[in-house]
Formats: sequence, C-alpha cells, structure tokens
Amino acid sequence: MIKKTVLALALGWLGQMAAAGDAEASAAAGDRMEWWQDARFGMFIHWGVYSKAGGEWKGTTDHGEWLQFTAKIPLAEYTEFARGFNPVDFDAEEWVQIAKDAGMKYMVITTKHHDGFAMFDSPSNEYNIVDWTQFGRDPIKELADASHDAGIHFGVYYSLGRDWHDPDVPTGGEKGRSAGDRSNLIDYPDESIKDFSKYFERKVKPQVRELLTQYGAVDIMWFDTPEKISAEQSAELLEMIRELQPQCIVNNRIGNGLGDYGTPEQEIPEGRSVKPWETCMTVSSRIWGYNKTVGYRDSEELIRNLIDISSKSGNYLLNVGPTGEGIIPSESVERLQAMGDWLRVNGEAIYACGPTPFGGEAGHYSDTEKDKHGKPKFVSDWKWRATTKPGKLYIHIFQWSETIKLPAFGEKVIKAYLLADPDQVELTFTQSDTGIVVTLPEQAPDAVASVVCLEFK
Ligand code: JFZ
Repeated sequence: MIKKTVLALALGWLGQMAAAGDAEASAAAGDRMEWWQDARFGMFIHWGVYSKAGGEWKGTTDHGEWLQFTAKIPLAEYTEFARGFNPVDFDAEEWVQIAKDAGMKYMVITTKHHDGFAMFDSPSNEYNIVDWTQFGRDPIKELADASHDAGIHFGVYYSLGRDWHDPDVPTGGEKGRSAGDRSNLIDYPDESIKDFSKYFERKVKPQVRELLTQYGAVDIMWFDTPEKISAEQSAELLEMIRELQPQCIVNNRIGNGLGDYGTPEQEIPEGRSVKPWETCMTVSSRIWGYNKTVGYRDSEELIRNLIDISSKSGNYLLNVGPTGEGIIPSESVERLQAMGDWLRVNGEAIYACGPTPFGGEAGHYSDTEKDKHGKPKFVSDWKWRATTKPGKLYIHIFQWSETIKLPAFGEKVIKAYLLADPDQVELTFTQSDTGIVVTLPEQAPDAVASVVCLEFK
C-alpha cells in the first residue's frame, strides 16, 4: 500500500511539475512574444548571390532566389558566379531607415538561402561572403548593428532543409513529392546516399551557433523548408537556440510541430488563429529575390492587407529583394513610404492592438474558385475591418459612404471620432441591441482606409 501511495504521490508531483513546466514554458513564450505581437509589421529581405543576376540567366528572365535551381546552373559555374558578388552600394543604415520610415518594427534577412551561400562571416564554412567574394565585408553584422542602433528588432532567415552546395541534403520523396524534387541533382544526383545528419552536424549547427554568437541580440530565427530534419534534430536545434539567446523567437519552419508561430506564405488566412501567426509576402507581385522585370503590388493592397492581418491578430512580414549592388528597388521603397505615411496617422489602430470583436471575417466561400490548398476559396468582403485596444474600437473603412453600420457590440459606446482628426470632433452615432450606426463626414480622410475610433466604457 505504501509503495502505491509513494508512486501515486510521485506521479502526481511529476504531473504537477509537467504542468508547471508547461505553464513556465508558455509564460516564457508569452514574454518572448510580447514585443513581436505588438509590432505587427516587419521587413523581410531576400538578398544573396542570386540578386546579382536580376532574374536573368542566359536569355531567360523569370528567376529569383531559386536561380541556381531554375536556371539549372552546375555548382562549379554558380560558385564562380558567386565570387563576383560585390554589392558596393550596400548601406545597412539606409536599409534600416527605409524599414523605420515604413513603420516596420523588425527585420528578417536571408543569411543562407537554398543555394547554401552564407551572407555572413562563417568560420565553419568558406562558402561565405567574407571569404568567397571580393566584397569581403559581413553585411549581416552591419545590418545587426544598424538595427540595434535604430531600435529595430533583428532576425535571420536560414534555409534548414534545402542546400544546393552541400552533398548531404535530400528532399522530397513523400506526400506526392518525388525524391529529390528540391535537391541539387546536377552535382549530387544520387539521393539515396545523402545523409541529412551529416549536413546537420557539419553545417547547420555550426552556422546557427555562429549567427547567435557573432551579432549580438538576434530576436528572430526564421527557418525555412525543414524537409528531412527529424523531430530530435528540431528539438536539439531549438534547445541550442534557447540556451544561446533565450529571447529569440523561432518560427514553425524549424519543423516537427515546434516553434513559436505559424507562417502562411503569400496568403492571408480567413478568420483568426489562437496561435501567433505571420503572413510573409512579397512587395513584388510574386518573386522574393530581385528580378528586374517583375511587377509590384500597389500600396492600397499592401495597406489593406496589413489592416486585415492585424484584425486577425497576425503579423505582416513584407519582403523586399535588393539588387546585386545592394540597393532596395525604388518600386519597393515607394510602396513602403506610402505604408509609413498611413501608419504615421493611423498606427494607434494597428500596433499593440487586439483582433476584431465581431467574430468571423465578412465574406463567403466561392462556389467555383479554389485556394492554393485546393479548398473552396474564401472571398473577403473588403468594406471594413476592426481592431481593438482597452476602451477603444477602431473601424478601418475601405469603402466610404454616408454611414457605417456595425454589428451588435456588447459595450456602451460613449464617443466616436476620426482617428486622423487631431481635434477629435465627435461623430453622431446610434447604438442598439442590433448594432451601431455612425454618421460619417462627406470627405474620407484617406482614400485607402480611414479609421473611426469608438471609445467605450
Ligand atoms: C520558401 C522558399 O523556397 C522561397 O524561396 C522563399 O524564401 C519563401 C519565403 O520560402 O518557399 C516556400 C516555403 C514553403 C511553402 C511554399 C513556399 N509552403 O509551405 O507552401
């Protein structure tokens, strides 16, 4: 009997410890994530050797950061091309200022994309910008320092399961994907002899350690394409990151269900998610790395996307693709300036806000169109969105008219005004069990999105 009691007590204690551990872990995650969830908006940067080509290669012009793969360039030719990388116009402080002026609170830059080339000083692997190119400088250090000086949180992207320079990085082979579908089969054609663990020990762990020990505070590790990493390896990598920089936030592409937040790509999920999430998207119409001929999304879409994402408690990581010389294309800068102009007037309704109190997003599922996952496409109703703060409800109006009609709202509204109005001249409104109707002035303060603030008890 005593043995059973002791065992029961031990199990109970273990259970409590486990629960306490979970609680402690989730509390730590909450602390780690607080600035990030308030930040809402960050700059993604896809910059590498591939940028030097501007999307062109021997007459074809639709390439980007996948240049080595899509142009089928043998490694010997690509590594020689890499030696010529020399971004003489790169100015880290200029890039950070562009992000700050856009209202972006953090940045994430590609330190190693699928081509395996390290854009940082990597003592563990000579295929890096300092040792391999005539440029000879470490842009990641320059960007980290400039970000820290400017009060921007600094993060790094690292391609975890795709590396076209290393002989031991297998891909695909399950879930309808052919073996090697994202591998370098030109130089390493035999997938069956590739051992991910060798690459993980030889390159991934040393380089992640370099990234987290050479540049001061790294607040985000943005892994990509986990591919063949095992659950044990994802856990080992996460433990190493937590030991080196406990404040560092890690995305879900570390693999195997780990990570602090989800990363929908080039799309905005409908409805809200309880788990933190971030949509990553290109300012260009579709290509992450620099491409001379690609089109660009207009600033109206970008501003409304930020509002839509914020209304669902998400973050927006918006990507620029600098040139091989180190310049962020003017098409991107112009759009980011327009976003910064809007945020300087209306940022109170975005930063550190909570989601819409009105439940699901307005819209319907298409009877004909499918989304990228093959499911019926959700067609948003783009008339307005809502965000919240204690005592305040912000209505972001995309289609201006004489009044704005809102669903029932459980709190008593005491005041309504235009956020853009420094005098906060009160707008007339009615509130009943069926909803709120606010009478709007004839002129909208902003053609893209005007914000009405409703204060409530
Ligand atoms: C990956 C990269 O291949 C791409 O070059 C870029 O860096 C992007 C941010 O990340 O692209 C992906 C990764 C995952 C999915 C789609 C594209 N996915 O899960 O659908």
